[in-house]
Amino acid sequence: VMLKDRAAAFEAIDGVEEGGFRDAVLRGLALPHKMIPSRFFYDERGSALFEDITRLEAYYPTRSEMAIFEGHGADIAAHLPETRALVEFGSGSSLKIRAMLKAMPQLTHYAPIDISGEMLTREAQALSADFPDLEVVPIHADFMSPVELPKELREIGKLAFFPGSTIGNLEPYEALEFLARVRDTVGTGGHLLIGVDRKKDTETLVRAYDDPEGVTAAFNLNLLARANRELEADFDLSGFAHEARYNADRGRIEMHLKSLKEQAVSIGACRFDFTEGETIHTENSYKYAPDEFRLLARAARFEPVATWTDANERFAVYLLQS
Ligand code: AVJ
Repeated sequence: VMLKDRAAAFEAIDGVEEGGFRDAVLRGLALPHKMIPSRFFYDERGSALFEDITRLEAYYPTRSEMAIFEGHGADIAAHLPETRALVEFGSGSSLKIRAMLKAMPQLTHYAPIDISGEMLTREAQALSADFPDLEVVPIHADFMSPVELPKELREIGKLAFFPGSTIGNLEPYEALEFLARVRDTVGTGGHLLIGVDRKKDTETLVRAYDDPEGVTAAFNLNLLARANRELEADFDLSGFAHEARYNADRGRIEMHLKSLKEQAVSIGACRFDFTEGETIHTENSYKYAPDEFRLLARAARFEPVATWTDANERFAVYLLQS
């Protein structure tokens, strides 16, 4: 593809990336239990805040998962002698990818899939420079929909890579559908290496999503600030508070924005009333015990090959075979 055409294609989809926020907010706030989908956290400010979260002492997932990739990279690679292509679902986890690429010299292709053209281009360029023997094949797509791989990847052994416990943002039935689609993408004999946060004591979980420094609070409240910036909304940010709860029945952390008073908010011509204590549900982060996750994997017709965990047994990385 010529660079000019590719840039035009990116621009077309980039418009779609930004679009959707207004509809999602207007629809979500009209529901009896107000909500805004968590994928809208990641504007420029939100992405920077998420980076900050990953470095917090209280937020153990990133550090724990990184320790697994660094400590067990050779062991993971030893299970995958036939694998030639690493297909990353959602790029932007540069440090984790680098750890895997270093551990797997048998790889010939790296194919990051991302909906953000900007992220994709940035990561592809940086990795090409550092791994000159690796063919980098960026795929500009929404990995939540079926993804068609380019021809050069069809006949070679594929490992899908989905770190960060991003699967925790999905409802379990959606997680199952997602796994089944990944299985279609890697084909028979292909693999998936996936990082998933584990169930643990409520205190540790809640602290990770309500850190003492208040970075996660700022991350959550940025959703309202973003609505003010992009949708002409008039949210009073001091009228809402960040809340993180562990819903033990459902096995998930929930993030909410709680209205501290009775108030009305305007978004363009629409008006939304809040009672004191009413919340906007902004994120679910499902946690899976290893037995639960392996059951889910089997339901998607993946066979669990191996499981790795960190020294504190907080996080897990699963190798599944199609
Ligand atoms: C990006 C889904 C892995 O659920 O832990 C971190 C997002 N939200 N702190 C998570 C998040 C608040 C994160 N994931």
